[in-house]
Amino acid sequence: RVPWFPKKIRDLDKCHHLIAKYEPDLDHDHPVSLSSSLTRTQIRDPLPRVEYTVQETATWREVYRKLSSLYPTHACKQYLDAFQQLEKCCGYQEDSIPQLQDISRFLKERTGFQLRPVAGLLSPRDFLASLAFRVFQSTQYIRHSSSPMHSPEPDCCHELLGHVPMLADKEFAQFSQAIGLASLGSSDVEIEKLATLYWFTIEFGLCKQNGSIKAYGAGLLSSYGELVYALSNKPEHKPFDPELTAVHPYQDQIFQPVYFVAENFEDATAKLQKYALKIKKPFSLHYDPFTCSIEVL
Ligand code: H2B
Ligand code: FE
Repeated sequence: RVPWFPKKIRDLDKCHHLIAKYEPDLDHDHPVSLSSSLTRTQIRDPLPRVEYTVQETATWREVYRKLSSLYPTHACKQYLDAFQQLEKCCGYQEDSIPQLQDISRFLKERTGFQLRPVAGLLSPRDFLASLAFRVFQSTQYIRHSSSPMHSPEPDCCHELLGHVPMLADKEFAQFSQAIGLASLGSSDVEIEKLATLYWFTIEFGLCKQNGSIKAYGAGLLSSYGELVYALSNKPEHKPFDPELTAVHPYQDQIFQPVYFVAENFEDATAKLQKYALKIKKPFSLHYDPFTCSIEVL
């Protein structure tokens, strides 16, 4: 039996399965603070504008300052180009937290990606499925002010500083959508492998650039310590190869011992698409960019 999967953007309303251990309502030690003006119902509305508190903005400022000092030497050029544009057109600055609504409009014009607000960590299947439609499910709250440089789960610092700039790059956008398309209707075992690929690329990926190695993964670009470490000579750097990368064990508590380095995004996408063709499905899928829906053939 083929697992259910969304065929059109509207179906993503059913891709909302949160991973329970991070359910804010159930966990008193929940590591993020939901802004006072941001209730659970508002999160379900389409891209509500949020008024962040002074304390939340102070957390953002600290993270923004610290990380943006590293980008010129550590981030890939696609990231730097987009970051500059986000500062120019999208309110990226240390004194206020940019709004998902503005960012989503910005991305839509560049790569067709759009943001959707989400209340926490989603299941890998639901999260990956949305990428097939160039939809990125983004948290909107910010980490707790007691630990500005660390968050155990995604928050707006991670999404806006880690993911968003890369989603403004056409080739990276295509790579992201390719992982999403590969996930549709795949078995749990295949989803696990695609989630691992996602981890070592979109979250912790490195790429070659003019003879040196730079970061493009969001988990790196939103973590000062790991960004410095990843580009040092301490960890191992291996070439990105989907067959090997997909089954490589990964760490979510400590820095990665191994990072995978892509030649460039075009090459990474070609390799990923070749990998995806080997995933057994009783049909083939085609994404129609005019209707933003999946045709099952
Ligand atoms: N959910 C949310 N809200 N944000 C993410 O970045 C995310 C997720 N990443 N669920 C997914 C899981 C990723 O770790 C892979 C696909 O498992
Ligand atoms: Fe992420």
